[in-house]
Amino acid sequence: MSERVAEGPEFTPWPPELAERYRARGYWIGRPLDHLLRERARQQPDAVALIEGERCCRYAELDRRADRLAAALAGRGLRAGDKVVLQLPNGIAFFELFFALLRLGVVPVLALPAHRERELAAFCRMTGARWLFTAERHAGFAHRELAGRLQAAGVIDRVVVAGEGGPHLALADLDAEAAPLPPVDPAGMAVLQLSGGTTAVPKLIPRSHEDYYYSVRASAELCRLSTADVYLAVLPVAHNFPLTSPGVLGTLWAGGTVVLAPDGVPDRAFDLIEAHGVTVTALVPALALAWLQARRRRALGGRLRLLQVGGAKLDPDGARALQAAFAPAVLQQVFGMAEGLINYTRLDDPPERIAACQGRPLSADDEIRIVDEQDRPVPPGATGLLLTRGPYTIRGYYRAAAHNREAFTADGFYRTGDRVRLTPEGDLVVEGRVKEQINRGGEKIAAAEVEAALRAHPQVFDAAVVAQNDPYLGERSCAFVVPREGARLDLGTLRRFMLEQGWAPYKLPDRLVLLETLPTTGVGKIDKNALRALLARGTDRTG
Ligand code: OOB
Repeated sequence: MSERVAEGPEFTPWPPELAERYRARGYWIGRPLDHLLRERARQQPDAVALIEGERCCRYAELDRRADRLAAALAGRGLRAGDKVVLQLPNGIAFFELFFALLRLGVVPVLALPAHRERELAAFCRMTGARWLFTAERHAGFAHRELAGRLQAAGVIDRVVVAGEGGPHLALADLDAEAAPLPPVDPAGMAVLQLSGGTTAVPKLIPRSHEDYYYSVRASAELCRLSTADVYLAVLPVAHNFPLTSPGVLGTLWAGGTVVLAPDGVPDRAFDLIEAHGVTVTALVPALALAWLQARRRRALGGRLRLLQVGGAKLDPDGARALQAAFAPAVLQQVFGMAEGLINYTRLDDPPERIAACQGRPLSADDEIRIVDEQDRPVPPGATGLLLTRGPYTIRGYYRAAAHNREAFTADGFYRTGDRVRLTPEGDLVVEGRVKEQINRGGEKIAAAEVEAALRAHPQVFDAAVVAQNDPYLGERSCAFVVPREGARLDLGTLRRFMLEQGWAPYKLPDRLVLLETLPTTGVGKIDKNALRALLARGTDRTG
């Protein structure tokens, strides 16, 4: 597998005949994504768009602020086609910038607040981004200082801080008379999303204005969002699920109100649900189970009508328990991916159907194939690998030509790496995964990336990382490490090493097993199945 950086096109378009079909069917409407805000600001300028703590921002205000910010950024040299890194926690600042950048045609890499030097530097290297938009502090971490280090190291030129800027530009100081901007191409890139990844070098996902806009509209319609809805965002809004499925953007498109919370701590979230009349929210299964515990010890008033759970597998028993605890709210399972395809259970599906599957595709033009290792269709109902293409699923990763030849079929289907089966009713059930990834409570970790990080330790000879089942997170990461002769290694040492090397904390291994050699397959590749079997048997030496 090639790990060369930055080769191949930024964006792989859909074939003309499919693009034509998606336009003819009204999926792609030839508008840039920020159009959703423009329209709502015109229709209902005084309605509240965003709430963050005590602050609230009306549609007209958000629209005006985005225009003025765009003008200020243009004045400082940002131009259509430029890439920047946007790393902000849930807050109004995120969306001021998001819409300003969309209007400029500047493409943000949507970094997660958990990302550190390593990830941010990789995004810059891959895209040529020279600007970083970040927070002063968040969740106890000094993002502004990190930005200063990246600047001193020459990784970035410009830092914009939401909060006290210190030596850097403060977001609040970026303000200029709104000026007309050149039109943005709706077929062009709107954002770069992050792939959960399977490779040592992360892959970026170019989403076009019109494909992203379609998935937002269709998702909002499927969830019947309206001006009466209040969406609570507790997952990091850079992620595709709370951003677009239907998430914050779907709620704004529908003219509702979004409440932005810094995290999903149950008591705080429950207070927000009651105080703001929240109707819809989205959780990963690990968080949903924490909410379930909390719900058993406290009442929950308010008007929650839709509880979405996705990002990792929710088992049927957990689903039934959530249905009972949060009734009359409807549970919705969401099986999506930043590359595109989103599957939803429908609001009026019977509760048992909702509990037993991960939904079905959003669009009538989402094409699904379930195949064996040779790309041959499996018999109906059998488990196989999920391939998909459609009006909002990418045709290629950003500048990754070699990887794209493996990640997509010749006729443009994306290889999701998920093992699924189709029920007679047409629902998908996720049965597992073939991609070398750990899904740690919805946070995706590429095994290869962590292996490379561990091998960089002077006392590590070799390393392999696999997922281990975890009752709370679903999965956690286990590192099998072969130490060099005479080395003494423990989990704490390796975790500290990765932190010092600037990796996101969620990527640190949860568990370490020391081995003298790694098992290999007949062709000499590391035998991860043997490692998983070792974990299942519990015959390892360390705990
Ligand atoms: C969402 O997006 P990503 O890009 O962080 O992760 C995608 C992968 C899927 O390929 C699958 O392996 C896993 O996450 N996944 C699920 C799941 N939802 C996602 N596995 C089992 N059950 C589910 N319900 O995670 C994402 C994007 C948009 C909406 C929702 C989730």
